[in-house]
Amino acid sequence: MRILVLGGDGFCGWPTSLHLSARGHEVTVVDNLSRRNIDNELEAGSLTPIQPMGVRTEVWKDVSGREIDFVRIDVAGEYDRLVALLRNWRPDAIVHFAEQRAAPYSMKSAWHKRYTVDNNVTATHNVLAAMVEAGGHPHLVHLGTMGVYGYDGDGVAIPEGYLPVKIPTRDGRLVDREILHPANAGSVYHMTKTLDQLLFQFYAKNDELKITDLHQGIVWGTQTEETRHDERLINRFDYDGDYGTVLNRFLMQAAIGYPLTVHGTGGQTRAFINIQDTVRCIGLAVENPPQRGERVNILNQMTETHRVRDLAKLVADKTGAEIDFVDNPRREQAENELNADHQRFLNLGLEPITLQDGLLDEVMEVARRYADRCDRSRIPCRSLWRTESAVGAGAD
Ligand code: NAD
Ligand code: USQ
Repeated sequence: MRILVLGGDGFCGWPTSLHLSARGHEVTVVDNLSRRNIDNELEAGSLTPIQPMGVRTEVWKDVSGREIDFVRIDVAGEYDRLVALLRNWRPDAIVHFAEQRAAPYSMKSAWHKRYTVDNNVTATHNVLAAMVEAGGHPHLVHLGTMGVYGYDGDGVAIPEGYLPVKIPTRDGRLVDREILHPANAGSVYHMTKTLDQLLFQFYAKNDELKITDLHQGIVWGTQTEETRHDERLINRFDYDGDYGTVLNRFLMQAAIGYPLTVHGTGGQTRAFINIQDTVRCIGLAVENPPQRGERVNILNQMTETHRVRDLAKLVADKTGAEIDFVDNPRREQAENELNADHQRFLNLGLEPITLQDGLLDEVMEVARRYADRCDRSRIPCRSLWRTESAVGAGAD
């Protein structure tokens, strides 16, 4: 297949591009390198020394004999170039990672909120409009988030996208419907993913676009089968307070002797998936498209759920690290249950990697190897969900 990977320079996109290329697909990466610019803005780079795209693709060619092309396009800002690429290259599938993905970054200021909405919603809509304009019926595989369902749950079953409901008519009958699960975003970033869902619903109905939306949990790990081939293929490792995600942060903090930063009571339960499973799931999704005219194909891309304080204890027991219960900078439920269906990928043959599978050690080893690249002042989460002035202005 010819596969366009939008956002293919990022944490999930780069190893996915390698995985798809290794499976024999023809891959072109599109990226505007905005994530590398955000590293500059935040003065916090990847813990691992990621190489420029030119080096990455050259090394991949040397080790695999396969080529990955790279085109620098801003998917949100350069619509005509995107349409031209779709017309000329005629992909069978488009994998869409090209969004600003950090919840804390999206909450830093009004500028960051507006940037995240402008970038993410416009990027997604541009992809959809360009697919219609260029024709050819490629399959769009989008990376969404488990966060669209919200985390207020007391253990109710979260379905894979659609909720069966009974709606009363005026004459007292009950009509069966399947609706998108109500959206319940916890940050401006997560909200953009709930908006993406509505765009997909419309274009699948109106233009019969083939769309798969993957509601992914928190990704942990850094290396995959392909990135391990050569140090210059190494994946990003975000550890800072904006982009670092919880389990990778705990592992990295343990590796450098920094107390584990549990927000609040650590009673937040979240869904997780290892980066190796992420790339496998995307391969499975690409190879199992919906038909034209079908509703959006939604799968929960996660393999297990954990409470934040249990993860901290697991890492502390393993390493002797201290746990620091810090004030929670976010507005989120202190304690929640999470019970999400994730059978569909298992049905497609996914054999999940769990926390027990030894990869925690690999992540810590990577963190130790590059510990001298860490700026400890970038570790605390400083992005607040509400500022004092907003509270004072009666935001309640
Ligand atoms: P990332 O920031 O590392 O990668 C995103 C890539 O997209 C970057 O290389 C960036 O430069 C590029 N990009 C952003 N806006 C663009 C634009 N307008 N035009 C072209 N390129 C653009 O993020 P990631 O962790 O790889 O996440 C990828 C996707 O997966 C995101 O959509 C995210 O919401 C989703 N996701 C990530 C996680 C996770 O834990 N990392 C979990 C669930 C879902
Ligand atoms: N947390 C801590 N300590 C930390 C960092 C985080 O206790 O040092 C807590 C947070 O308060 C939150 C939980 O851990 O309760 C998860 O935070 P996170 O930063 O690991 O994940 P999140 O903000 O939800 O975002 C990440 C990705 C995002 C993706 C999402 C999937 O950055 O792109 O969509 O995971 S999900 O969480 O399933 O919505």
